Amino acid sequence: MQRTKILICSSELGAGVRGASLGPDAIRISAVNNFYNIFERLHVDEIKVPMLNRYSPENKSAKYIKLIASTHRKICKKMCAALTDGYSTLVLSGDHSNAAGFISGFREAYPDKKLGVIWIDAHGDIHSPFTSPSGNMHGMPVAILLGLDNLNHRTRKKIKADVIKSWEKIKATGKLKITPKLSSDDLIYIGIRDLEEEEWNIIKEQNIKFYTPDDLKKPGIDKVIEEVVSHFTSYDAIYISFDVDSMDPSVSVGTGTPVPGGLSLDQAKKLLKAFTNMPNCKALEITEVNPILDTDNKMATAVVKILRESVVFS
Ligand SMILES: [Mn+2]
Repeated sequence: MQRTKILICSSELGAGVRGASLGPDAIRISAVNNFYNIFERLHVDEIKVPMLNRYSPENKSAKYIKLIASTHRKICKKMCAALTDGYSTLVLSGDHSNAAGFISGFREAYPDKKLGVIWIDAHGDIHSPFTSPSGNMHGMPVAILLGLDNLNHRTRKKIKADVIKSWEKIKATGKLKITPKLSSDDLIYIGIRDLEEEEWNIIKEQNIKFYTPDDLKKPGIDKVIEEVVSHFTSYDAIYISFDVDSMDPSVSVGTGTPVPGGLSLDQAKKLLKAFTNMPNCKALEITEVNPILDTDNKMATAVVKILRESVVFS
């Protein structure tokens, strides 16, 4: 990735477990310990967000949605500015809800271009306040980006009027108020394996392309890479969102929602190497590292290993 800027947003408001806000720092510390100097070499910018001192979400269906919506507005501005200045971006994020803010900035910078997103994750993250069993917003960024309310899959009856208002607002983050930011053809999932039934139904209904960890075994990772790259070759810009829980818990200990049967370290490296090598790749996001759940900072160290061995930042 050329002329890369590191953008950090530590917000963990969207997660159900506390600690992901320490993820970007855990990566920085592991980088220092392992003599990996991207934090010295590259420009670094941080989006400051309020810290949570008391766990008391104002509603159950989309916890902290107002604070998250205002965080997205800040993220969107910084991301848009970095891209407009000609940077590629390495995004280090607390929880995965922030991705919707970053991709809003991606859309804001290129309002009329063809933008593609590769979502590498154990989860579908396509819930809305109407379907989410937990109300944790790190399970909703894909629905925000695709502008999906999931009303015909609704499992939650009562939603507060101000939550619906904030949901409408968060989908339209950015000065241009574009929504949806992406169409279902613009997104491909890799690694998904732990989704609610409604999510699988929504993905099938929307005809979103996806590859499970089994698909990486057969037809095999090379075939998957080939298909994804060819799908996005004609796109103007690509954003890769890498949730570390896409990897197997044998690699991914320090993350809030680990799921067995995930990618190996080598598979993750191979995927990121191929995708960041695409000339139209403009952003790589790393998210959901939670050192509180970890020992010896293993998760962040795995991330540093992946970045060092598979991505060239200049
Ligand atoms: Mn995720």
